[in-house]
Amino acid sequence: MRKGRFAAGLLGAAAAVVFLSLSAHSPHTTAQPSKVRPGLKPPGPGIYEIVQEFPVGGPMQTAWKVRYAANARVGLMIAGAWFKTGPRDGWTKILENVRLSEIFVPYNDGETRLYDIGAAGAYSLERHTQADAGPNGKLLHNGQVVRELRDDGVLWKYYNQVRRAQDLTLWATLGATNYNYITEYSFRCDGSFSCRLGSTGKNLSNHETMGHMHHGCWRIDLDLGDPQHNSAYLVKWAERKGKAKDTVEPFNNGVEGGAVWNAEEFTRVRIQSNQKNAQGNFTSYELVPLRHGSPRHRGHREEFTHHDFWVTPYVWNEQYYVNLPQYVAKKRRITDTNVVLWYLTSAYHLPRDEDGIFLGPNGQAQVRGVALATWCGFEMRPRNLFEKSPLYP
Ligand SMILES: [Cu+2]
Repeated sequence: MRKGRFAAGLLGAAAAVVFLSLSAHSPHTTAQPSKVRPGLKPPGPGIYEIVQEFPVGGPMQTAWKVRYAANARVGLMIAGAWFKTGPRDGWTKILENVRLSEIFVPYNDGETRLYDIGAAGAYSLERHTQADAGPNGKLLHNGQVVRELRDDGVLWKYYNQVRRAQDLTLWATLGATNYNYITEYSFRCDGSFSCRLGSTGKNLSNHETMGHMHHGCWRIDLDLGDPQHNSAYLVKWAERKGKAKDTVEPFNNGVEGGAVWNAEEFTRVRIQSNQKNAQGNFTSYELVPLRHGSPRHRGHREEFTHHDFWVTPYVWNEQYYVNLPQYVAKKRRITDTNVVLWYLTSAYHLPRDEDGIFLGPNGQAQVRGVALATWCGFEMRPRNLFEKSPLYP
């Protein structure tokens, strides 16, 4: 066990939710998880590359090189990312692959369980226009992918000095019948990146007033430096008798498996390489949760929701989130090897009048309107990638 310094985490307050069913219908729209591996495609044709230097307009201080693929099976997937910590530094590999393995949508009735990637199969990658892309956006791939350069507020401020955060953002939209899912990846000038899922469109018919979750089931294949020598750790904070301590312990005792996010521990997962920065410290990335709560579902084959984080060793054909309980039953080692991190991000959608629901005279829902986007996601933050504060004087 090692002691680690504490990096401040962003934490959403757990929201208490109350289920209100106003629907007179008894829905029976049930889909099962996919039996095939969705979206399994080897790298090669169909992979595109973007290099973005920061600050925008120069002179260059840092840069991201990002490869992506966009097709109707995986939606928008990052197929490699490298970061440059300075104008004279080489590219450091950060990511081999990140994508949504599944979007699971369980409704509060316990019957309607939709797998919007694996089993629905009816979705498409939507085309966007300049109205989608906004003033700083560019359309790629006949409009299927939007590339934006975003100003993301203050990154650092000290009296009369300031640094604005700038992001290279790629996003695409999956059309899944009544819902549109926005998959968004943002690569920031300081080496951090975030992945988000936005759920929007229109509420499911006959379920317009029923609470439900949109779970983004992410497969995150970090490759830090030499990918054969990465290790997974769980990082926790605890205060006892007025003094706080940080602990860094091997994830699940160094064996593949799951872990639970604990709000009182600021739980994070650290993927550490065997490479050191110029200060002699190991380079790692930490998954910083941005969450409102932790769902636990008890339906058929829903054990994958019983943990918030999972780590497995890399195996090319282990791609499907729902199969995680079977994968980890092999109890393979997840230290000093090529590891894959899996993470469930949840958006609870309790319909409201703003979703455009009217109740008719017979008590049945009459729907006129839209479901505004609800977002969930996570941030990956570098640790000891730089040997000093990046970007600043
Ligand atoms: Cu919803």
